[in-house]
Formats: sequence, structure tokens, C-alpha cells
Amino acid sequence: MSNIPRRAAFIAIEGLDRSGKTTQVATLQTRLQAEGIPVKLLKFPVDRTTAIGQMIDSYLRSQSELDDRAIHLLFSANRWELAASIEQLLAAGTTVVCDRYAFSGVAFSTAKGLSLDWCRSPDVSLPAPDLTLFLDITPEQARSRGGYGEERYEKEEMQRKVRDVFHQISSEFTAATWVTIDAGREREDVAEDVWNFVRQLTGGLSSPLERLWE
Ligand code: FDM
Repeated sequence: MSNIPRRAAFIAIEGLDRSGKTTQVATLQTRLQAEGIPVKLLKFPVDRTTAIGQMIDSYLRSQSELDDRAIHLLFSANRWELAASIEQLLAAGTTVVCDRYAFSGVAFSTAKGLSLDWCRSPDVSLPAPDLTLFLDITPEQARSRGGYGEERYEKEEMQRKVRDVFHQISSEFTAATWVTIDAGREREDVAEDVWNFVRQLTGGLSSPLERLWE
């Protein structure tokens, strides 16, 4: 018998703009709570009111300019700020659900023209999600939902590139750790899929937390 204590699951939800990610994350949180499973929701970029968060927020609203590499490193630093608390929460039995994680970091910066390897490196060794659910939507479906918003990356050409990189990243993971969900369907159907994957992990895991891209 393993003497590694059970821990809770680390789940990342990634998604394209207009994929309904925010709604799905909220629905998942409600469902976990209803099942009596302790859950902590984290959103990256985290809390746009911290020093790093403010710089990221101002950049995303196009109120400031930053070198592509500098903003990439800020997004990564924003995750490292939280890495230790993610580990503590999991060890204490709290399921952690992240709204975006390192995969967004790589997808958006690579879409801007930086190399994928370079983009991955500052996030190497972060806690690795046990499961990543990628909410996929085609640019056409996004357009039919009213198009994109005002922020820096909410443009069709950018979203197409981001989607391509997400698909490239997904090919490096096993089907058990990365699931692409067609988010162009009704929100209840998407929520059902999300729940069916997450519920498999709600009993906790006895395997140690892995490190990203090690
Ligand atoms: N984003 C998010 C990045 O470019 N890099 C990252 O590491 C992360 C976590 O920030 F356009 C981008 C992706 C998106 C924006 O959007 C945050 P939401 O809609 O608040 O998730």
C-alpha cells in the first residue's frame, strides 16, 4: 500500500474567447459545492488588483505597452506567486479549479510570434494540472455569439492563431490529462461533459502532484 497521503485534484479550464468559459467554471464550482467537495477557484491572471495583476490588467486594456516577452514573464510570475498555495490547498483536500493556466500563457504568446519553447520555459516546474479541459469553439461559432470584446487579444485573427497553438499543445498530453470539449453546443451539454470528466477525480488522488513540462 502506498504511504503517499491522498490529495485533491488540480483542474485547469482553458478556453477561447466566447467559449463560455466563465459560465462553465462557475457552474462547475456550484456543482462541486453541491456535492460537498471543498473547492477553491483561481482565475489567471489572478486578482487584477495585485502589483503584477495591475500591470497585466492595464496591458490587456491597451492602456500600457510592454515588450511581448516582458508581459509573458509577468503572466508566468503571476502563476508562480500562487504555486505554493495551490500545493497547500491540494494537500489539505481542497480541489483547485483554475480559470486559465500556463497553457493560455503559451498559446497567446506563441500566437504573437514567440517560440513555443521559449514561452514554455518560465512555466516549467509549476504544479501540473491533473486534468485540463479545453473549451474549444470555432471562430465562426464565436462570431455567431456576437463576436469578440474590447480587450487586446479579442480579434478573430489572433483567436485563430491561439486556437492552433492550443491544439498543438494538446497533442503533447495524454487523453487522460487533456480533454478538448466542443463548447459550440448548448451550455447545459457542455456543463454535463465538464462534470463527467471532473467527477472522476473528486475522490482524490494518491499519486503525487506532477510538475509541468519536466
Ligand atoms: N492571457 C492569460 C495571456 O495572454 N497569458 C496568460 O498567461 C494568461 C493566463 O489574458 F486574453 C490572456 C488571455 C486573455 C486574457 O482573459 C485574460 P480572460 O477573459 O479574463 O480569461
